[in-house]
Order: sequence, then C-alpha cells, then structure tokens
Amino acid sequence: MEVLLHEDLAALSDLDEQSLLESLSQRFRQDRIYTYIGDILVAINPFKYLPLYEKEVSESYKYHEKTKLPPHIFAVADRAYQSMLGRLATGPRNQCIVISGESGAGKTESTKLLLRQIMELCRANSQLEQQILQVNPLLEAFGNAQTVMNDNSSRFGKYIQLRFHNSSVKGAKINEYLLEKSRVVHQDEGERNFHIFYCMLAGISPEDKDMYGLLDPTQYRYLNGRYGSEDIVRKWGEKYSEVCNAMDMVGFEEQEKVDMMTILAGILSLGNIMFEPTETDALRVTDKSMGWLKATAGQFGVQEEELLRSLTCTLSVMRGEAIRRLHNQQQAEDARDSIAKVAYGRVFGWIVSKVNELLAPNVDFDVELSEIGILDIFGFENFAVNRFEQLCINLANEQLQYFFNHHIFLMEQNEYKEEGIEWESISFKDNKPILASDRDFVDKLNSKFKSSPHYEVVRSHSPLFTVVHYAGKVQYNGLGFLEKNRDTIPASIRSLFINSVTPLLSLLFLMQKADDNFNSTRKQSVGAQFKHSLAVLMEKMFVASPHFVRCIKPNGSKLPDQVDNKIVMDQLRYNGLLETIRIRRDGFSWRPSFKEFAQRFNILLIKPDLPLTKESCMSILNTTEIHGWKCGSSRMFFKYWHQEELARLLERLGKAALVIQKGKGHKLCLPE
Ligand code: AOV
Ligand code: MG
Repeated sequence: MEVLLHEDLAALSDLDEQSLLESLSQRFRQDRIYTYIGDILVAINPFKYLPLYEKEVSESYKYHEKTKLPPHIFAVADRAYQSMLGRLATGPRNQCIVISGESGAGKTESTKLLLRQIMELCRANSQLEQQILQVNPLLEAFGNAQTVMNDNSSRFGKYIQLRFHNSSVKGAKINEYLLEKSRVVHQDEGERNFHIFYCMLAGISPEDKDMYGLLDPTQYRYLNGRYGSEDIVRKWGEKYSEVCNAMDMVGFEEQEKVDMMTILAGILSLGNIMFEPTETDALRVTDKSMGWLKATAGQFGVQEEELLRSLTCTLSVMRGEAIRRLHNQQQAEDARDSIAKVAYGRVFGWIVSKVNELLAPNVDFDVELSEIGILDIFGFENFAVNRFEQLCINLANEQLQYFFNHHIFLMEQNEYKEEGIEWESISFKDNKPILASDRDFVDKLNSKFKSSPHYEVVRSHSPLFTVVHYAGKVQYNGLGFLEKNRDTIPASIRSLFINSVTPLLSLLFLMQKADDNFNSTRKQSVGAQFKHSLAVLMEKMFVASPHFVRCIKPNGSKLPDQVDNKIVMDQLRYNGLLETIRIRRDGFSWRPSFKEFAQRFNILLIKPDLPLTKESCMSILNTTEIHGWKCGSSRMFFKYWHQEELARLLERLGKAALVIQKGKGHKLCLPE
C-alpha cells in the first residue's frame, strides 16, 4: 500500500496510533529504518549491518534536495551544516542536533554517523578531521560498558560541539555529563565493567603486561572474576589497538598512555584488597591480599603504609589536634571502593580535558566561530534495581523531552496565539512538573511529593520510591543515595595521590585542589552539579536551531528484523510522535520575523532597498508559487517544506545571476 510506505508521515492526511505503528514497521521490514515527520527524523535501530552508509550514499546526500532522496541520518547532517552556513532559508546560526531514545535505541551510532558525514561535508583539514573522528572510539572505551539493555551502553552523556569558521571545521569541544563511576567497583548481573579494562587485558603485549603488573583477568574482583570467550577476547584485543591508535592520533603522549594504563592496573589490584578484624580494635589486610596491597601501591606510585593508612583509618583535625579514627570492615571496604571510583573518574575527566586542549580551535581570538552541537546522552533506563545513577540519567531524559516539547509544542502554539493565527490546539504530555519538583530528590521525598501525580510512595522496609516518568514508571532504591550524591574524597586520600610518583596521578589530584580553592568552600552535591550542568546545556541549546532525531528500539532482545509491537508503541506514545505528526502536518514550524524574511528574500523581487515590512513579505511571496503560508502580526508562518522551496528559489536565482554575468546582461531567466 502506497500510504504505508510514505517517507514523510506529516504528509499523511489522517493517522492514528495503529496506522503509525504499521507504517513504521512496514518500512522497517523493508530495511527502511529512517522516516521523516516533517523536519524530524525517526530512526529505528536495525540491529544488523545495512548498506546505508557507503561512500556513494554519503556523496549523494551532500547538498541534496530533501524530497529527492529517502529519509536518512546523513540528510540531518547536511541540513544542520547548510543551515549553519546560512545556505538554507535562514541566515547563518548555531545548530544543535538532539538525539533521543531509550537505552539501546541507537543514539550513539547515530551520533557517529552524523559526525562522520559532517566531516565529509566540510573536508578542510584532514588531520583535524581524523582527530575529531578518533575521539569517539577513545571516549567509548573508557565511558561505555555492557548493560542488560545495550552491549555498548554509554555510561556518560556528551555534547560534542564542532566549531567552524566559514565552511571549514576549526576544532571541537566535548562536554561530558555524569560518568557512572560506581560501575568500576560493582556491576549487576549480566553487566560488565567499562570496556577499557577488558580491552587492556586482552590486547596488551606480554612485556607490557609484566610492566603494568597485570595478572590473569579472572583474578580481579572488580571484573567479577568473569572474562569472555576466545572470540570476544580477540575482539577486545583488536579494540585495544584501536584505542591506542586513537590516543596517538588525537595527540596523547606515550608517557601519558603508560601512566593511564598503570592507574587502571592499580584500580584492578586495589579491588582485591580485603580486610579482616583483629583481636584488638584494629583492622588488618588479609594475608591473602597483602600481595595486592603491595601491587596497588607500586602501580599508584604511593607508599604502601600510606595507602594502608588511608584504607584503614580516617584522619581529622579537631582544635588543632590530629585525631585518628579506625575504620571498621565496611568503612575500609567503602574507602577502597571510593579510591577506585575517584581514580577512574579522574582519568576519564582528564581524557576529556586533554581532548579539548588538543582539539581547541587554533584561530585568532577575534575570529568568530559558528557551531554544530550534537547531544548524545545515556538513554532512559529501567533495570531490576534502579539507583542514584538511574535517577540522574532519567532526569536528564526528562529534561530532553521537555526541550522537545517546548520547541515542538509550546513555543509554536504560543506564537499562533500571540500572532492571531487560527489554530486548534494540540495537547501533549507536559512533563514540566517532574523537573520542577526534583530539587530535593534525595531526602524528604515521601513527605514532599506524596501528592504529586509523578510520584508514588512505596510501602516497604527498603527505602524505595517510584517516579512516574514520561517514559514509564521506575522504582528507585534510595540506598546509597546520600553518599553518591555527596561524592567527597577524604583529605588523606587526596594527599596520598598528590604524593604519587606517577606524574599523571599526582596531576589529577592537584587539579582538583586548584578547582576547590577556586570554587569557594562549599562543594556542590553530585545531583546539584548535574542539574547545573544540564541547565547550562539547555541554555546553549535553546539559542541554537535544533534538529531532532528520535531513535526507536524495535524489540527488547537486541535482535534484527523483529518488531515487538508493544515495545514500539510505548515509545511512540511517550515520545509524543502522533502529536508531533499532527503539529508538523497542520502547524507552521518555521516562523521568521518580517524583518528576517524580507532581508533574506528581497532579492526575489530584485529590490535590495525594500522596506522590511509585512507588505514587502507578502509581495515577495506573491511573486512565487508558494502556497499555504500565513501572516501574523510580527512574523510569517511557514510549513516545514516551505523553507526548502524558498532555498531552492534562491539557489536558482544565484545560478541565474551567473548566467547573466556570463551572457553579459541577457534578460533574467531562471534555469530549470
Ligand atoms: P544508545 O546509544 O541509544 O544506547 P547505541 O547507539 O549504542 O544505543 O546502539 C546499540 C546497538 O545497536 C549498537 O551497538 C549497534 O549494534 C546497534 N545499532 C544502532 N544503530 C545502528 C545502525 N544504524 N545500524 C546497525 N546497527 C545499529 V545507551 O548508550 O545504552 O542509551 O546508554
Ligand atoms: Mg549511547
């Protein structure tokens, strides 16, 4: 049926939930994973290789007309790039591409494809281009891990800002959000630690293995004593060379790499240190793990006694007197785990800042750069046990959904009202209340939110509570929330590392000290910091022109060629896709002010000194064959396809001007 194969769902006259699902799954069964809703791209994860990204395909989507080629992620790249340069119907502006979808829906793969295609579009400086492309494998190795929902799940969020001067890329900047550090010391059933540990163990040469003091992978408690089949190990080995290669390309120095691997080896050894009580109050390291203590001290480049001290007791200063409090077994284990987490977190943070240093645009201070940002966060998650990390991750997704709602529904419909455009309002599920009420999520949740429709009190001995998210209910376990939210490191641990003979390790903790002095005395909680960084991100995104990619997961088993109707329907519903189709079909997604429009298109009337008024806009449009636009009190209202039509007219005019120049003043004729 022709209708079912439609490439742009916003062009369909009437669509209900069921036929939307059928349209998408019918297309999916023919390996057409991409579909437009107006200017929004829906992408269904194929979970298999598709010949969609070859060189020829990439070429064909460069500077193409949207309607001439099937929907594609490369088309989004093209549109963002052309819009940034002001080559489409609007003047040049910063752009952002917002990719959303639940865990395993294909956000990170889409991000990589977008980056690749944008680099293809701006071919300028091949070394910088390679550096930018290598950042992803590097960050993925350290920041991704296998979860039950995705074998390559991003355990951090990232916003990649590509910086351009005119049409060529000049540099890039990565912002990272909330790495899930707890994974270093604990993984639930069916999950793994960060990829880099397995890659390192599989790919390292025997000599290096000795040098770093690495032993058999099954020995390490932080890896749950699990490794992998021969096949998997071979793949990890290959990945390790890729990561090393990426580090070289991006510009890391040999010594920095060695230090990094040594710290990782130290983290693994540290995890094997176990404690037992003695007859006195004191605690001691078990005989069996004395070797691990020694190994850790060696790998971290610190004194063994000092390491032991920071594990077994806390030093505090009271009225000028140093007081030593001995740890019990639990406290010692917590201290061990927090050292591991903080060391790993620092290495990751350092990689990101080093990448930013290496990729910073090398231009004069006064050169104005434009930007395309790509947002790839961790998708919505609902596991058997949901902890502090899941709450933060899901909160970030709420924020994104809000951004989408704001742009697609709120802003647009408000403008219709303000400008007197007749409009039958489309309702959407507003998720703002949940964002407004998260302020003190760690404590007093029950008393505070018991009457909220987005919150459910759970009657249980464990500290459980349920949040009704836009994407479904998730029950969280509050155990460990406070500690994770605080995330402080004892001074003794900091000074332990500052004194390390491993230059990188001491640098990582010196950096923190400088930060602390700078940031006044009050340290923000993890939740507060995260909220703050999200707010900064949103601010940045609100002033750019957004492009949306909505990723959909076809089934819960990571399998190709299978559509689970319930799973897909849930996503269509909570993404608000049906409402999106309606607003794109009936609405006016492009709304330039009279001034903006007249300035840009007065050339169609060949009258450069046209006043920038409503009347001028109308006369410009009356010379074209464009229909269906409306006029408000201060701006014009266009359908999403009008932008392309007008851009095409401009382009034809540009070509015509060339013809005139060549023919020395023949009469104006638009080439077909
Ligand atoms: P995510 O980023 O959305 O999840 P990924 O982008 O990592 O999801 O995709 C998960 C897996 O799906 C990938 O590892 C691929 O195997 C497969 N996949 C995704 N897109 C494609 C594609 N276009 N072609 C072929 N295979 C694909 V998470 O990071 O978990 O939220 O935190
Ligand atoms: Mg991802």
